[in-house]
Amino acid sequence: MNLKERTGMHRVITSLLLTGLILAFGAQAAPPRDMPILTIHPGAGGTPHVLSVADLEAYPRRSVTGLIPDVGDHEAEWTGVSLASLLQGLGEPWPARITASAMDSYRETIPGSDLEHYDPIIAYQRNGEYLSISQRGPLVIMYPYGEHPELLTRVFFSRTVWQLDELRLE
Ligand SMILES: Nc1nc2c(c(=O)[nH]1)N[C@H]1C(S)=C(S)[C@@H](COP(=O)(O)O)O[C@H]1N2
Ligand SMILES: [Mo]
Repeated sequence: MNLKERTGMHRVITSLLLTGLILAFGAQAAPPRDMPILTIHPGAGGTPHVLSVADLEAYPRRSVTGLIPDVGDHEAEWTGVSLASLLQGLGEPWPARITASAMDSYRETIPGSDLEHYDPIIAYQRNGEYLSISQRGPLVIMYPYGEHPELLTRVFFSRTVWQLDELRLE
């Protein structure tokens, strides 16, 4: 298998796991913490990292005040791992951009400069609770809207990717 086929395989395996997960636990419950749910594809030639919530929780926690825009969500405390420190921990170089994809096939590009300016997180908890798929979890890219009200714009709303399942580094 070449790299393209291999990364395609990872995506298929992740999708199958998620489908199995919904069948087994329903969309209403948060998935098991040790289930692989996030694939990070490094730039050219790198081996993908496949991570569970438990893997993300091994990194220092960062909390921000924010909300999922346009869906009637209220400001809450979101806790997760800083995207910048996760990539650093995985030994990945600072990306020029990241393409974040979700379980519903939504995708959006996040400039690497956001990591430096706003330190967005991959959140696995909202007000201390793990998120089910129907709550737009289990993983959400969250920006510190409370700390930086200037982020309350369409541009950052669309980078607030919920049901996150893949990051592609460039
Ligand atoms: N997984 C996922 N994340 C997403 C979206 C989406 O459709 N799917 N839409 C983005 C946009 S454009 C906005 S404004 C907010 C709210 O999306 P919605 O209004 O499409 O529900 O979530 C963002 N994150
Ligand atoms: Mo939007």
